[in-house]
Amino acid sequence: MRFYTFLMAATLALAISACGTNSGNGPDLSYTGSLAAATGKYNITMTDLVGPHKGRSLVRLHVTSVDDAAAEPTGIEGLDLSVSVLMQMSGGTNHSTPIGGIAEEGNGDYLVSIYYLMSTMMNGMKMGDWEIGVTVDAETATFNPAVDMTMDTPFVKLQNESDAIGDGSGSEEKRPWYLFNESCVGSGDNHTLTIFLTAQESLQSFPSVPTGRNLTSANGNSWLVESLSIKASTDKTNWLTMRELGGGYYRVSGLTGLTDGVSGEIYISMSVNGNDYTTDGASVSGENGYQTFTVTPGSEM
Ligand SMILES: [Cu+2]
Repeated sequence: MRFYTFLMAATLALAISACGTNSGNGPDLSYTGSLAAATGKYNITMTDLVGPHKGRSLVRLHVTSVDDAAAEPTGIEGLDLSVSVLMQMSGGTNHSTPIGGIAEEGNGDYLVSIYYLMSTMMNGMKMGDWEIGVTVDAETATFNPAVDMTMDTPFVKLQNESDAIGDGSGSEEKRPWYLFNESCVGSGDNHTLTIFLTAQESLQSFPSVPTGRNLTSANGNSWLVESLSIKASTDKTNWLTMRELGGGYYRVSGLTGLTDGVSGEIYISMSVNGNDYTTDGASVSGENGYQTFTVTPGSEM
């Protein structure tokens, strides 16, 4: 696990809908990487391995018994944890964010990737408060991390105007598909990009999208993601097809023209069931046919 540098960028203006202005109490902004909370039975420590920042962040949850009085309590293995994430928006509609699977690491450690759609503060303005709920045996411990901004592009969005979601009240919007920069590593002319793909179902539901995922359209019908083609390029001429890893992860190697530690650009295009997705949802016409990741290879997202 590489260290990464917290970088604040005042130029990132990406935001999902319903952002408001500052109000109320915030999280502890002096937070330095580890938070503790308890359920009735368990003490849980949440340690940041990557982030927390907008885009892919990674935490380790360490679980011990509240009855364990040892100086170093024994980690508890084999628990069935579930994690939920909510942003209490300042003056807007609350929403969740995508998360990856939970991986048990032994000794009471559990790893979870959280893909934040929004930072806690943006341009000095409070966006809202993030709440992470960790539930074990029907009891929940709650954490309130302060989520930073990033210099690199944390995620990009693609859409197609024939793929809409509804809120049940009759209003529709183009479904946002979010592609998160999971990592970009390598050397010279052989960099490897991994992305995590999610599709919004509602403000509370952002499932990962492997092929075979069922999604719900605005009229309530279910449809199947039968085929996905995600391509990456560093020159907009040579497009490499990303291979599916499972769980919504896609990867491509052999990207040229990137240098470790130097900011570069990777272009991404996507089609779903043969339909091209674009930055504005309209038919492909010039530059709307791909999204752009600004990446600094070698740094963890
Ligand atoms: Cu928000």
